[in-house]
Amino acid sequence: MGEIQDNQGRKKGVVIKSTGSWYVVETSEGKIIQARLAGRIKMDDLKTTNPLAVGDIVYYSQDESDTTIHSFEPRKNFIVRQSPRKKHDMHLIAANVDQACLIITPKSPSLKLGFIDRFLMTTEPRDIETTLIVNKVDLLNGAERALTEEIMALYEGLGYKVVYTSTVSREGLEEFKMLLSAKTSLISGQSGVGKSSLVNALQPDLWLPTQEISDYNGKGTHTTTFAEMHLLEFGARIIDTPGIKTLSFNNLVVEDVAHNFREFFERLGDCKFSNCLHRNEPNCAVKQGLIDGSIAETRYQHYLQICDEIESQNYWEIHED
Ligand SMILES: Nc1nc2c(ncn2[C@@H]2O[C@H](COP(=O)(O)OP(=O)(O)OP(=O)(O)O)[C@@H](O)[C@H]2O)c(=O)[nH]1
Ligand SMILES: [Mg+2]
Ligand SMILES: [Zn+2]
Repeated sequence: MGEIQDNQGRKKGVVIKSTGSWYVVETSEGKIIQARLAGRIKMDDLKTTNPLAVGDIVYYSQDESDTTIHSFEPRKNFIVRQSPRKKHDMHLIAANVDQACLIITPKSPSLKLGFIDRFLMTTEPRDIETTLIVNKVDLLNGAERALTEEIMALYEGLGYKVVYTSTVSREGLEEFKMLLSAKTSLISGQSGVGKSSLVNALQPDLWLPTQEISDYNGKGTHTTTFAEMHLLEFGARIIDTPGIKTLSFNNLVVEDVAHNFREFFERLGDCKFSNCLHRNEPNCAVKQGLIDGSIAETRYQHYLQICDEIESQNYWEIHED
């Protein structure tokens, strides 16, 4: 395939890594080049700390000394997250993905169920299909495995695919590979769950850095520090990302949360009020679901927690002077 150009003769590529000041771009011929952003580039309305992310399709020009990105294509979708340091800033994580894989582990580090529900708040609003990858299953005894499967059945019931994996026993690696095949996938999850190890297990010569077991303390350190897209031999594009520490939602309002707990949204039509937030409203189908057991108590509790957090953040904003 030759170079693809826009009507101003600029060449097309995809951002595979961004360090803040530099972008690593894969050209349409498969070459890897470093580029800077032109001083003036037309941005969209999205207010983010970084203008471009891994996965963005860009148009660039080259002279003897520099490669300059001038524009980018409208995004099919994107994933943003509230910056952990500045709560008013949104950070663009990735663009134009086909799916997300949330890597979780029942042990080492242990899983907080609320984290899954929080993560889904970053993919559900953009209809990005999410698969839950339960890694390190080699560490589980029979009873722990049964308990894990029982917990995950909740998510399967909601329509999320669940895959059990281990880079040690190699369980589930073929299934994981098939899931990734011919797609661009975001690989996300807390630090130390084995995101980079899983990708290495599919293609060992990639040599992504992973945490040494001797260094492992379960928190504080991130082995992967920048999101980066890798093209795997079997025809998959994966975006390995740094571990997520916290997920907050300054960018959402309570209605967004209600709309993106998919089983709540499904029932909204049966609530008495069309704008029901499923809290104190009468004749609420979600609260009825809690009573008859068709809605999980844990999901509802996490929903209330996220709503409370958003409201208290807004409260402080209104009362700040
Ligand atoms: N027992 C066991 N250990 C695993 C498995 N997968 C990964 N590990 C170990 O878990 C630790 C963390 O793995 P990484 O691949 O660095 O984790 P990560 O999610 O990429 O971490 P960050 O880059 O910091 O976000 C390493 O010591 C791996 O060897 C697994 O399936 N079973
Ligand atoms: Mg990593
Ligand atoms: Zn309701």
